[in-house]
Amino acid sequence: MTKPLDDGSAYPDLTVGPKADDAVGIPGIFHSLEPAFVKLGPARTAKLLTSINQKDGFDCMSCAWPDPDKRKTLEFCENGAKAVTWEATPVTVPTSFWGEYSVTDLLDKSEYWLGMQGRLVEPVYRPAGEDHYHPVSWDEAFRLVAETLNGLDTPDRAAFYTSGRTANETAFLYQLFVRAFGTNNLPDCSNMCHESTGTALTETIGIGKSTIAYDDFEHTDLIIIMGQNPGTNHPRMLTALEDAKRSGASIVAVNPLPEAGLIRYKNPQTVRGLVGHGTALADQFLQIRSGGDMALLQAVGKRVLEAEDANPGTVLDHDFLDTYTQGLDELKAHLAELDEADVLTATGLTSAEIDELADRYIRADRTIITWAMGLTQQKKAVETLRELINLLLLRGNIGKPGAGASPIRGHSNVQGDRTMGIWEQMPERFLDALEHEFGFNPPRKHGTDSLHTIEGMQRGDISVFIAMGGNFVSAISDTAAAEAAMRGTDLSVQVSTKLNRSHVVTGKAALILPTLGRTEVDIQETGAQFVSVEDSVCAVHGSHGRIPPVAPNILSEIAIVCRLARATLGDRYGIDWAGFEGDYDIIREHISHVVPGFENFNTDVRRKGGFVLPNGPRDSRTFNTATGKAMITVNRLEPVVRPEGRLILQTVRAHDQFNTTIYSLNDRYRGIRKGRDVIFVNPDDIAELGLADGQRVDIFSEWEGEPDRVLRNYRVVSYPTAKGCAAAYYPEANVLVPLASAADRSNTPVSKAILVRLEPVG
Ligand SMILES: Nc1nc2c(c(=O)[nH]1)N[C@H]1C(S)=C(S)[C@@H](COP(=O)(O)OP(=O)(O)OC[C@H]3O[C@@H](n4cnc5c(=O)[nH]c(N)nc54)[C@H](O)[C@@H]3O)O[C@H]1N2
Ligand SMILES: Nc1nc2c(c(=O)[nH]1)N[C@H]1C(S)=C(S)[C@@H](COP(=O)(O)OP(=O)(O)OC[C@H]3O[C@@H](n4cnc5c(=O)[nH]c(N)nc54)[C@H](O)[C@@H]3O)O[C@H]1N2
Ligand SMILES: [Mo]
Repeated sequence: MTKPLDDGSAYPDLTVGPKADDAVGIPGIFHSLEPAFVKLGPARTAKLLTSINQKDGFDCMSCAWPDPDKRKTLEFCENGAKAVTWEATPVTVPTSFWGEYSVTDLLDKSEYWLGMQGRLVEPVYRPAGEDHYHPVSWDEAFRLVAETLNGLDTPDRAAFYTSGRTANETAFLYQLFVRAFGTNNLPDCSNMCHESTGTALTETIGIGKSTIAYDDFEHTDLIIIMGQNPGTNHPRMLTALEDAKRSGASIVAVNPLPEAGLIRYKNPQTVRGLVGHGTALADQFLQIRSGGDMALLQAVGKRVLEAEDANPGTVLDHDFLDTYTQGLDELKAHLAELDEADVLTATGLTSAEIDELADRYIRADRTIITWAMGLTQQKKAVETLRELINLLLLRGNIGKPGAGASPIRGHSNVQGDRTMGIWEQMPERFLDALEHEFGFNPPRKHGTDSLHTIEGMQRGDISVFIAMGGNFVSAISDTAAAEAAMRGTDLSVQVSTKLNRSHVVTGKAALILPTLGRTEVDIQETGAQFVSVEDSVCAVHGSHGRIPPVAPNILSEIAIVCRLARATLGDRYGIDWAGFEGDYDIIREHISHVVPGFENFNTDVRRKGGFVLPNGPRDSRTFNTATGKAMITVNRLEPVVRPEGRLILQTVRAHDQFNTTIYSLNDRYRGIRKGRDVIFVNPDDIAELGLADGQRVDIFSEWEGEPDRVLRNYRVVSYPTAKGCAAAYYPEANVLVPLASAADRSNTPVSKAILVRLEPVG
């Protein structure tokens, strides 16, 4: 993606220094304010930073971490400040840009460069056969899309992608438009993210969401953080962890990498954080091998059962198990067979380490387990998460204060988008409610998810791609295959705030539709509007833009959906698109009739702090599964096998990026500056492979029956990752993830376990 320079390196100024052991602290607050002041000026900065995550402000778009009821004056983190600054920059892409750069020119530019060009401010069109975009009117843009959509022989030839920043109201209208058009082809970023969570939790506990509330962190004894890097990706979680520790909780981190924020935290908003050593967070750090989590969970489960056998009636929560669950005997029989040697190989841990975790778990009355991509983007992700639920169920850790299962979401409204119907396989009851409200019968056949959309394009079955935000070609696996597939489509349309790779690798014809960001005031016919989002713990609240739009001609996402729908559907089914655009309360009124938990949406969302959605497991130990019980499951252990001379590569986020958006080329906590072409490798592996720290290598990924994929000229960085496991940055490393490599059943790309071989350059 980034063109190598003549000296052979894409980043000639790359430096590698020592890794940090603690997160945030003084550098954190300094880093968070600096870029904002440079680009925005002090007045705009102050307005923005005092509105983030406040009850009358806007929801920070950097992650889906929930807000505490008692807000601080500055309720944001370093990376939230970066996200807000990136969006609210006054720099815009000038009209002359489109004449100056052809699409071919832009193909050589990095994601970093593209994002730095500023905000998109006018709709532009690239006709088939031409190499330049040129400005078009909004009306012409909508006419072009409508004409193409209406010319398809079946609506299933179009796919409508959503990135998880889309607000509830937008998401609801978008799926309404897509289903009224006639397809369920609604792939979204969640397919690449927490889909495995949704699959596992829905079948075991009846809801694919967190079973905790924010306050549960204050009332817990033990927090186990698995496959998650909160110091970078959910920095405000560190404050909650610090508070939990002060109330007596202990923390265990399970990760192949000793991530800075997991080890120690200096809270920039407290005196201790500013001047002291901060708080040591993890009481126990388990440096697990990639994909070893299921083995660890089973081994802990087995120890729990053995402790119960040794002291009957003291370890398991029998009342809970008897009343609310099914499947305990099968689990007992299964875990009795678990071979400790297999566990040690799969996890890379010692029996003593596992004993210690089991002991902590047995001693804790209330345990929360949180997780993110280290668990979901694995081949056996769904089974691993089912096992995680097993462990919680054994001691009744669901549906009591201070305990629960807590997937930590990525995009700030990815959870809400699903609640609003962005899913290629929404359940019948949702489609029935839609039918009842709008008087048309939505299609019932399941649509395509993200990977199936690429495959549909490859086969020629999908010829139109429309994206509400995001950067699909860069985010999905197998970059070369994905890009070729996208180029084969007839039309691609991106609704975006800023340029990225998906504007450059397009269908034969392409449109870019610029939209307002969440920070900006959104004025419609009935005055200033607001939208709403749902966070990781199912709390819904309003988000009010606070700064003037960066340019006059930009439409809100809702206006874009409404006008696209009118252009495409006319007055089919008598849906009042113009009314929706003029007054977002009307959209919320419809949502209140269709989506459970939103019955008093317009009133509830206006309460300071919003409202919390009902949640069976959390509120009343109600499990809406096939049996009406929480399901204890049996999962076959199939750990990742590493052949001789190979490494298991995971793709991670640097500290200065938001997914495919690169804020800077630095990754401070891991000691990387001014470059991204690095692969982190354990020093013992470097020696065993006959390589040297600092050496340049080509990374080959191997997939049976297919030619090797390659990422060239990466610098080996000696790093204390688990033995046999390596790490490189997403999205560049996506070229290495085979399209066929997906988690069983959830079909999430396996971005955390890629089998690779390193070969010295030259
Ligand atoms: N600043 C910032 N914030 C973000 C994002 C961002 O890019 N930047 N992205 C947002 C999004 S969409 C998401 S989904 C989240 C992502 O949040 P995270 O999931 O924290 O993000 P990753 O960088 O993918 O980190 C995965 C973590 O899992 C660990 N891991 C890898 N493999 C394994 C394994 O086999 N077992 C275990 N136990 N651990 C493993 C890695 O070492 C790493 O610490 O963050 C959200 N917030
Ligand atoms: N190898 C590998 N691949 C991965 C992952 C991984 O860990 N490793 N992680 C996966 C995960 S968890 C996710 S969630 C996906 C992310 O996939 P996406 O959600 O598709 O990607 P993003 O990079 O978040 O999208 C950024 C773009 O969104 C647009 N944007 C920003 N704000 C707005 C807005 O307010 N409105 C609109 N309309 N557009 C906006 C901008 O143009 C920006 O360039 O990637 C997945 N891919
Ligand atoms: Mo994500």
